[in-house]
Amino acid sequence: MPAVTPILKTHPCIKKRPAPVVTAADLPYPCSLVFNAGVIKYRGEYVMVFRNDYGTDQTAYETENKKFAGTSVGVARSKNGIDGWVFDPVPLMDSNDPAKDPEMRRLYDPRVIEIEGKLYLCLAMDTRHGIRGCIAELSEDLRSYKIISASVPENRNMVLFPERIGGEFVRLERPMPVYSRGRDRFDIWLSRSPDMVYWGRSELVLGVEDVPFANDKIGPTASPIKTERGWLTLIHAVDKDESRGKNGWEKSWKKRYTAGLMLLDLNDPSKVLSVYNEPLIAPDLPVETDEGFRQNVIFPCGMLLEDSGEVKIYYGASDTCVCLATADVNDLLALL
Ligand code: BMA
Repeated sequence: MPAVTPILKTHPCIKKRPAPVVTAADLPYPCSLVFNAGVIKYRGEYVMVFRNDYGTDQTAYETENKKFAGTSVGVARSKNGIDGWVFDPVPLMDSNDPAKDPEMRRLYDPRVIEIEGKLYLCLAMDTRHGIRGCIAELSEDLRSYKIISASVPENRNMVLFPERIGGEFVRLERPMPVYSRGRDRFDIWLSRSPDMVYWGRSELVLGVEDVPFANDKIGPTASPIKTERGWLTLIHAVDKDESRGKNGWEKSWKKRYTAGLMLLDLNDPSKVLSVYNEPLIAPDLPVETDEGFRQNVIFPCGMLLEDSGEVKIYYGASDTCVCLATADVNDLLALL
């Protein structure tokens, strides 16, 4: 299906690479969809941590109702953050790992960050009793991990700020208050921690009603970037229309995912200084609107600031591949 209406456009300051930077065919193990990847610069390389859903394909999904067999999280490295990705031979975590806690179903949507020399991953964790947001500490070689903190359900889309603020670790998160807010009226919250394990002093940052191009829900995407004017923060925003029908492999997919931009106060990031009231990135390339598992979805999980002032934004396209968009940091700040 082509781009859905109302037509939303990517802002001209964003340059999208026309071809994905990672696709399923690149992985050294079974992969149907590779998407929602976080990326950091670590020890002279770009390190990507991505989600992989595996075990079916479009034909089997559509004609035999063959669902995905599992979800894994894997690691790849590149010298330039664009191509030449070298993949670890096995995933870092896998929903079919026989040694995993039977309560846990799967981990996904990884956001990687280095803080004070340690590597952390924020993940969504589906369990038998609800969706939890969790933080894992990673080994230096990214070959092993330990979950050090997990929220109560329903919460996900956690991202960590890259440094302590006022002596505390800080994260953005997206609880899912279905009972009290009605279906999918979800907002962005912030919590603080003295030790990365215990989280509290939670505050609302941005409500879905404050984003004009979202009629459904919003959430954090990637760790914010520190600038002189404030924390440059990307969000995802969802609009839904009941008239949308088949829009990918599923019988029907009615949502569209875009990305927006806001600026948070440097010393108290629960304070929103500015929100850009149009989408920054919308699904408008063929790979985002006409191909893939869930079309009209762009879902960033990684954002980097280069010394040149270039911002690299890594996003899942159609829940199917990893794409890269770039912009100048000053052009982004000019919107806020
Ligand atoms: C969200 C998450 C993401 C996914 C998006 C679009 O709720 O599950 O992993 O990219 O939906 O399907």
